[in-house]
Amino acid sequence: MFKKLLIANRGEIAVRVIRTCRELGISPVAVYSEADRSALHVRMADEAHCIGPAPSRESYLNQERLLQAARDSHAEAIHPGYGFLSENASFVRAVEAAGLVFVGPPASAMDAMGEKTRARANMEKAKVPVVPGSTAPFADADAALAFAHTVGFPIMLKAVAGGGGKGMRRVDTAAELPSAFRAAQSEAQSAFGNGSVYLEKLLEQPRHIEIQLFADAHGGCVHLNERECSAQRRHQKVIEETPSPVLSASMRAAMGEVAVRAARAVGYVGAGTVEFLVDKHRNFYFLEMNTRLQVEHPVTEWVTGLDLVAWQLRVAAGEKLGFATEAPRGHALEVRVYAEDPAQNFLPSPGRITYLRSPSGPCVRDDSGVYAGYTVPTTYDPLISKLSVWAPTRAESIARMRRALSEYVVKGITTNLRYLRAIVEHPEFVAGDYDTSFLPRAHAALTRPPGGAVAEAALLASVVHARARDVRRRSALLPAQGQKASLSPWRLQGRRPRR
Ligand code: MV4
Repeated sequence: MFKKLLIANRGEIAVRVIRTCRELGISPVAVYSEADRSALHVRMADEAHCIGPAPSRESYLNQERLLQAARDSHAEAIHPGYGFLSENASFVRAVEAAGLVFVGPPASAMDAMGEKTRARANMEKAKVPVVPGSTAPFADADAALAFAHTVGFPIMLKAVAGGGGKGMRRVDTAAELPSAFRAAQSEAQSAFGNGSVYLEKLLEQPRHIEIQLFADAHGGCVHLNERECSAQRRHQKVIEETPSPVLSASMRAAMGEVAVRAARAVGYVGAGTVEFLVDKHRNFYFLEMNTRLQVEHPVTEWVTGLDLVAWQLRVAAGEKLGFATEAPRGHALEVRVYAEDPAQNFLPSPGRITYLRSPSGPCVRDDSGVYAGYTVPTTYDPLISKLSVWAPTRAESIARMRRALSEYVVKGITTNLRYLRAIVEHPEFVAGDYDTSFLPRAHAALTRPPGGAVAEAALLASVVHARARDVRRRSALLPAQGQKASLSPWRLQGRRPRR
């Protein structure tokens, strides 16, 4: 096993990797930008190297600075976390050229799954079901229109370089296609520097279900069941669970088998995820493969009992997989806690955390990148933690998540905690019968302030009480007009009325 690992990331995922390093006796090396000098991952690592100014482009995406930090620290391997350079094949090649181990798949597997059209062509060849559509980009809107007629409307235009819904356009009729084509092209060009667009038949209100898999360098490849990720808004997952409330054991096995076939077809090694869209008839189609450890991996860890980061490191060090596919044990839920204001269109709300109480207790896990007194920077994704729970059944898991969310207190910044509490109370979520249209449809109900006459009266009463108390305190502490202070000004210095 490696003695020293450089973690080319920040925030909660850097902290997550550091924790496994400790358990495996590996010395963790952090990197940080100038905006992250006081970040938690920097404090927890054995050493930390500054890799440049705040903008990601100049720090967490700066390959040369990362490799220099690896050389300076004598690290043997680099863990990329998620985001940043985690799915960048040229970085993998640079890491290997520097004589280091990249903790992730080979560059060739990333290339095979990178562009969506190439991935679709590779999957078709491997007999993996893909959404009906094209496997090459179109030269112009006329070519797209001709093809659209062969699959039938409605269709979805997608960016070849896509992901995250950018450059994606729903088209219901032939008349709309030309302008949608140009819009998708220019959006893709500015987002990815690649304006290529292809099309798929549109699936109405699909579910997003993904299969976790693991492959070693000796031909071993197994799946670790699914994660249900249909609760998304603007292509951001908000809550994830496993097992999916809608999958039967036979469908789970069928999807798992297909995912393993997909991974084998591209020579995959390490942790990866195959994303599927599932339609209302329970047909499932390959969407894309994520060639990294995902944000939502903790729910899989809960129901398998495996440490996925530990297995990434073992596989990268050349070990064989030491586990097989098993039926999921119990149920796990994860919510993403963001520094953002759901009432203001999810506007990021960075700033100083003045008070923090994280939930704990039985089968509760909080993967956090912050601490009380920490200032959430404006520069990066405002994810501050991932709260996950385990319980024997889905109903108990929801009850446990409600309990954990009720313990969570963050002051000084606005968070989405109230929004998350509303989701786990929502009848549609509780029923488990939700698809990707759930969060957008339920938006108003999920962001309504806690209502009712009683709540309003309680709020008013608390304001009146606080005001009366402050007035009382001031008159008790401060000298009356023309009188000497009863307390030394030194003792009053810095005092504020308590909350
Ligand atoms: C689709 C689709 C319907 N039909 N493709 C959105 C992000 C991108 N990675 C794929 N996405 C979709 N592709 C076809 N042919 C609907 C979506 C989609 C979606 C998918 C997964 C989770 C949430 C979503 C929200 C809106 C649209």
